[in-house]
Amino acid sequence: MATKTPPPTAPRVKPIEEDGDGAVVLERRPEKVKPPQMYQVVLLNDDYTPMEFVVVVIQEFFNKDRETATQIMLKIHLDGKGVCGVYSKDVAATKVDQVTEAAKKSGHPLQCVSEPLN
Ligand code: TYC
Repeated sequence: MATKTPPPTAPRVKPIEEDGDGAVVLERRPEKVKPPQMYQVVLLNDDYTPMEFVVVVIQEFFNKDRETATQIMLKIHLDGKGVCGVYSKDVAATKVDQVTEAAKKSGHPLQCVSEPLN
């Protein structure tokens, strides 16, 4: 069963067993939960991978429509790299693996990496 954690912004109060009368004393503690580190997944340009392949990869693995995928591909082609999406660590790593595998399987040198944000 999945355990539910409170959202990071919810104030939390920890009960502490205390007091000779059997009363429960509540102590307010500073919030310590931070939002998770996020990662941007980036595609790198090369001279050999066909533009059409890159567009399809961006559509399929990063859930972009064809127009957006084409814009991202052209940005990568012109600038050398481009962000395809921002994810938690595990999801970003999975995207990198999926894209790398698809490129290998098709015989293209397309490279995909993830970079921590901030
Ligand atoms: N530069 C490649 C070409 O001219 C196209 C390309 C775009 C390759 C983006 C990789 O991540 C990439 N065929």
